[in-house]
Amino acid sequence: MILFDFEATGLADQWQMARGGQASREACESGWCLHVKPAPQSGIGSRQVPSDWTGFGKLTFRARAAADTSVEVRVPAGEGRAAYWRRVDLRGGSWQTVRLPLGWLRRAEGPAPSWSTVKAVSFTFRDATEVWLDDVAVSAGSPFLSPEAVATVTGGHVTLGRYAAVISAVPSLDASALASRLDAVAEAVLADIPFLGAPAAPVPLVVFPDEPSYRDGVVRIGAAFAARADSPGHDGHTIEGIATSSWDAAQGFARPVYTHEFVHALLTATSTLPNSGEWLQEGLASWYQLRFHPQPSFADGLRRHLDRPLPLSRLCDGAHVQAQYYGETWTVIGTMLEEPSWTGTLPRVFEAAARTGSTSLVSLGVDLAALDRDRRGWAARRFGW
Ligand SMILES: [Ca+2]
Repeated sequence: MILFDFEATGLADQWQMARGGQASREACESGWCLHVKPAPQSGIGSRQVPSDWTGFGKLTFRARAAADTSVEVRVPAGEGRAAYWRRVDLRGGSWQTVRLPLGWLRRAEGPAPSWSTVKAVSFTFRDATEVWLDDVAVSAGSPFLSPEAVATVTGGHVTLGRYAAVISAVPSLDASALASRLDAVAEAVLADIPFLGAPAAPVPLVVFPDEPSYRDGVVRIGAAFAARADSPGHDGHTIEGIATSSWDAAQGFARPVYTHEFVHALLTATSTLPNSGEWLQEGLASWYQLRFHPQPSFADGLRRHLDRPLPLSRLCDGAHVQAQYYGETWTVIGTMLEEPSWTGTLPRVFEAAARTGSTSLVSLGVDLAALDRDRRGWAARRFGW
């Protein structure tokens, strides 16, 4: 489906420049096209596109640049700044056709985007070189990354569960058993938080054969999104909704980090929650990790933490939480899932995060003194303190 071919007049009704630069319709080799003379970091955005892209798999356009350059192709989708995007390198000179599988677009920072609420297509220009664009189109398919597509980058074969997809080349990994366990995790999450809804595509967990291939694999996944990913520092990492970790024969398929990262990937697939290591993502990942992999020493460690806790105004301010405080985020999640006076708070946090990109309980105006009192009471009853 062609979205814009620039054959009809009325360009200003359909496209608008931002942050400087000029744009005009121009006669090109095959009819009319869009000629942009950008200022550095300026952009041009469309006004009207179909909002539901869940039936589309690719965004294509033709482009010509006067010199080698990079453009950011953005698909604003959802609230505020929520968008999918990808950097595209254009060679200077002749016309070229750019084909972007939607599954390999990145999620912009801030509120997470959704393919069912697309608002526009836009191009942001890095340099002041001239660019011509034509035939901006979408084609039928799915915008959700398939496990098979992930496997083309990571290696390994795909074992499908009902919700989970395990991608691995490790012969001694019982991938069916792991997929079943992750399905049970997904069922627990969806039962506790029913407004999430089921994922539109299987949620991938990649189990690399060893630590070096895991670290290298995360960088390669980043490169597939045209992004420079840092080699991960922890034993599991979720990037663009793809959970990753490595094989450890001593722990087998029931390794706790697999559950932890799978919850992050599941939340990315089923909500507009950002994945920035804040209290809600880490608290939920910890909650289900401990539920499926109980740790006998956890209660004692938590009790020591709660004697001198990180204040909730800092723990739940929406910023990144260090791993040493994950147990404290676990108490907030437990209270919000199990204490009747707090069960209405979780939907409010998800709703605010979709609007603002932040899970801050401070911004939400939650009574943190009451929450602190109640989580201590909840933990004391749970552990018989
Ligand atoms: Ca045209």
